[in-house]
Amino acid sequence: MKIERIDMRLVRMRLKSPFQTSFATEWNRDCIILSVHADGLTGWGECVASSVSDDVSNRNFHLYSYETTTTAWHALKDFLIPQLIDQPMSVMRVVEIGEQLRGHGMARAALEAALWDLTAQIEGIPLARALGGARDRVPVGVSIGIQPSIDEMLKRVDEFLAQGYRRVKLKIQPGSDMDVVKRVRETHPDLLLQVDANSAYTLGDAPVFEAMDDLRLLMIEQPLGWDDIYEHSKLQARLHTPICLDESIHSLGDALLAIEMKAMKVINIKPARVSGFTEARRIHDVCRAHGIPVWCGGMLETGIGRAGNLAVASMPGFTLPGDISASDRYFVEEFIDAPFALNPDSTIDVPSGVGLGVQVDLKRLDALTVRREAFGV
Ligand code: OSB
Ligand code: MG
Repeated sequence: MKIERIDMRLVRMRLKSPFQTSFATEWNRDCIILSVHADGLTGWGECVASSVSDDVSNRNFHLYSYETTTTAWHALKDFLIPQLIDQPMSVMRVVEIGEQLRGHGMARAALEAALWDLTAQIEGIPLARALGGARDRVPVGVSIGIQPSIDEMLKRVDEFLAQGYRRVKLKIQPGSDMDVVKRVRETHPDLLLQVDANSAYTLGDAPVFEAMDDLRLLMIEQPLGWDDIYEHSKLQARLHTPICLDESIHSLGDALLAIEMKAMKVINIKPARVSGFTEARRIHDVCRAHGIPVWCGGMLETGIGRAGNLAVASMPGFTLPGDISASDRYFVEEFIDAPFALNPDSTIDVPSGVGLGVQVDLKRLDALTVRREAFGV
């Protein structure tokens, strides 16, 4: 079965409320949506690379990683897609081409997702099963951005608890850390609570985290440098609270190094950050063998990326709640049918349809598309 055509779209999703991390405030979520067409079937993939705001008054060049929608468009258009058009459809081939390209993991992950979707559709099974997933619903939590005040944060936490979320992650940064986390902990003594610094601190800030060590946090996510492993190992040695690495883990090799150096006790696996489902599964397998719990992070995905994350999170080593919230937590308008909803036990169902199991409403997707290019016939 040959790949006949690939459509690439830049899609602009409007967030219900701005999402503030230590590195940026996002008002819109731009993403690249790929559809790969072969033999009458369509496979979908989402690229979660960041976009630089085109509102000049709001220029913010601090991104989650070095990948942007522009670099991903370039990698896909000029390197990856031309090697696939008219070629046999194969996940392994995308992995190989991606490894030759080096880097550009989010661009590669989008393409790989679309081919996994097609592969599972051909086999007539859900993606979760193709990946070796073992559950039909996965525990989830919510990631709450930095708020203007402690009271606002307490209010946001209450809103999400009322919706049924049982695990909460607070974004922190210098000046908005210990005071707010302590108040949330005092207000909710039994809440599953964790924090995410998105690389906003240095090793010199270790006392901030030592002070948090008594707050019974599930973990402290990515406190130090965005690609650091060494200094995290120094910080982890000073804390009981597990450090969780997010930004620093791009590959199985990074995970092995972090395990060897005892730089963390938990890994946040984002398929997009590690170049796709194949590498995500490899990292999962190795962490499982080492007794390192993992969970599935999020990048404010649309329904397409969310479906893939749910399939990944159904693998048996994903024992901690994921940053996979219900669709209504994110966007003013979603373009998949049957958006994801939260179950009363703070879980979300893993899609049970074949492939990714999402139904894309092309009319709504078109309305949200700001740029488009087609490759092949
Ligand atoms: O660090 O986990 C992160 C969103 C964008 C970029 C980085 C991160 C996040 C989140 C949101 O925490 C998780 C979600 O998709 O709900
Ligand atoms: Mg994170």
